[in-house]
Amino acid sequence: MAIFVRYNLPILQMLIDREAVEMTVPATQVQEFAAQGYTIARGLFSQEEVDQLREHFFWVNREHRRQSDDITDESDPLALYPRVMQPHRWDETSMQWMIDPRLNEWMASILGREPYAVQTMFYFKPPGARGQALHQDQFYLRVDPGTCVAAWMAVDRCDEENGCLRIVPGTHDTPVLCTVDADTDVSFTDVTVELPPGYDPVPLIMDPGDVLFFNGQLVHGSYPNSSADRFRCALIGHYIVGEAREVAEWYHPVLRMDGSEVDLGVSERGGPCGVWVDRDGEPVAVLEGFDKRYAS
Ligand SMILES: O=C(O)CCC(=O)C(=O)O
Repeated sequence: MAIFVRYNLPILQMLIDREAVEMTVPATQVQEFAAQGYTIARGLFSQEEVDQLREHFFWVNREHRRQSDDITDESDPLALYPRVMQPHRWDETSMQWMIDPRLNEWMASILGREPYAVQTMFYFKPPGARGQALHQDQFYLRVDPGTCVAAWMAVDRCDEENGCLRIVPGTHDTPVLCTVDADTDVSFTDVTVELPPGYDPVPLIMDPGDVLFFNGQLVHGSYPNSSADRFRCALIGHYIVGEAREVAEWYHPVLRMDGSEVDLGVSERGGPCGVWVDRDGEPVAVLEGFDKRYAS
């Protein structure tokens, strides 16, 4: 079995004794995830662990800044603090966080089996930075069959002022929606989805070490960081439910939660997408649209 290793950065010494970590996921939270597509594990990582991770990623930014979002305008705060994309492919600290037993335990409980790990990202979101327009992760990952799940960990306290994550309750079982152009004055990404009246983004106030788990259909995003001096750092992992056979190319290699590689196919983007129709006075998303964005 191939073990996926390609590290060249120092290993952060995690403070936890992995063997000693006792975990039980409350049944109420397993039910919450099933009913609403998201749940928050409060304080899953300690302040000390989060402080170490924060320091580590600022070091990565100083030493290894990689321009991941093509932001060339130097007046844009994101030009100095671009997202760190897929660091687990070259950084052992990120790898160890991605496959941390606590994340595995939570996902195994809410999904019913261990996930596969496919992505890590660190967002600095400095003061003045744009947010990320509302979207569904499954639009990008194209997991088939099934969907993906995100583990979104607050590294700083996240609130409305510094651009916390917002989720749209009730969207967790909609199909992948057709996309439209986003307003790039407030979003660093350029695609978003349209929602009917009554589907409003709700801010999630989170403290360092809190981890939000949410499924690939749940519409979410964030507004700009309007604070004068507060970063809104977050460490994010993306996973796919363990019976998946395909995922989009960017997410390969696919890893088991012990870091070993698993062989999955490559899924294509595009194709049918969801549009909202009226059914007995209620908005329902049906797969009657076609996403031209990725049509060849
Ligand atoms: O952290 C944010 O502002 C957005 C993150 C997000 O939408 C994602 O990870 O898919």
